[in-house]
Amino acid sequence: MSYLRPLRVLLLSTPVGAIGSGLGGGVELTLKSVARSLIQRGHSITVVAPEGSVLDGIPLIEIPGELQITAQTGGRDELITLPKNSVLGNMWDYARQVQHEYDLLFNFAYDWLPFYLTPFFERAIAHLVSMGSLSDAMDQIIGNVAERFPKTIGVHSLVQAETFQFASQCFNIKNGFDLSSYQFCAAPKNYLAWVGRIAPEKGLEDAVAAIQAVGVPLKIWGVIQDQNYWQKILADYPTAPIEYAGFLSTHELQQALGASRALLMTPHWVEAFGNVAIEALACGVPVIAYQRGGPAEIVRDGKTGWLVEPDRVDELVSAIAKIDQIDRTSCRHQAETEYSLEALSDRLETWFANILNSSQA
Ligand code: HBI
Repeated sequence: MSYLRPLRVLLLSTPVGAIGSGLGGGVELTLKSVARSLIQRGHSITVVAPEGSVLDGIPLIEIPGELQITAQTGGRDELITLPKNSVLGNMWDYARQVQHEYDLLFNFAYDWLPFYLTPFFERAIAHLVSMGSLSDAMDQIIGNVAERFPKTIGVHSLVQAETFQFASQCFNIKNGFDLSSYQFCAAPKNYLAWVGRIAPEKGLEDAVAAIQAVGVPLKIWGVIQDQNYWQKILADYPTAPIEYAGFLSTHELQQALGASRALLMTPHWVEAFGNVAIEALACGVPVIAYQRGGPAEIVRDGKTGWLVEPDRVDELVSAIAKIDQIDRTSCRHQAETEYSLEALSDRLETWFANILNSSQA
């Protein structure tokens, strides 16, 4: 644990949606965990976010303006765009005005503007990059900051950092959760779980193909983002024992997920982290995951789940057959030692100390 004097930190949220709208995806959960873990550690936190945001009990400044479009919909040569009356521009104009009331600014936006503005600010800015490399323009501007302000780029996994040229400059904060929201379940029911946006990059069809072979029921939770993709899975696997169980709140999800025998993670893309893997472990649920992306850095093969050769459905099947070899208490234990708010704040304080020491140099 690194000792750090109490800091005043200004957290600037993602501009793609108000907090609580679900539009901000994993960043919403991450921002709340970061805020709670730092407050628990004695730091004072203020959050700046688009108007309409909801944050129970944490000081919040709501900023008006038009939302930013999501970065992951474009290609490598995607242009940098800003709408009129941009909420991103308005958030960072506010930050410029109040920066001297804080010791450190903390950016959650995966957007060009906050990185470009960094040299114009007198206060140091910690940038948490929430996804892997998406476009040349974003890679370039983040790389500029990594070069000129060493140690200020945060990531969620080493494999995510590796998608950038400046991987060695990144600080891995992993992630952390309020584990008191997750109850340990020792005696699961006879079903497997799959959780996530139902879209091609998440590889749900592989999990369904494995279930068809194994015959254990699969419950599926998450938003159906791509209806055609979902309908094709139903058509291709008409006899697979699967049930779509909707999109649940964290409280409801952890109860249903916790009663499963294992979580299947079958990503076809490089997941930067994989929050749902931690949510499963926190409930004592072993994780069977492709050896790809963030989940491959989370699952302890043979101890808290099984890592499988990517895209090998036959290997998923043999891992499912071995799931009872995993001790469910080891899963909860790993969440408590590596992914609690306490563990997250240790990593955040080390990161901040690195930044503040080098920025004063
Ligand atoms: N797109 N432009 C933009 N800015 C963000 O901050 C952003 C995004 N897309 C997705 C996203 N953030 C989060 O949902 C993920 O980082 C989890």
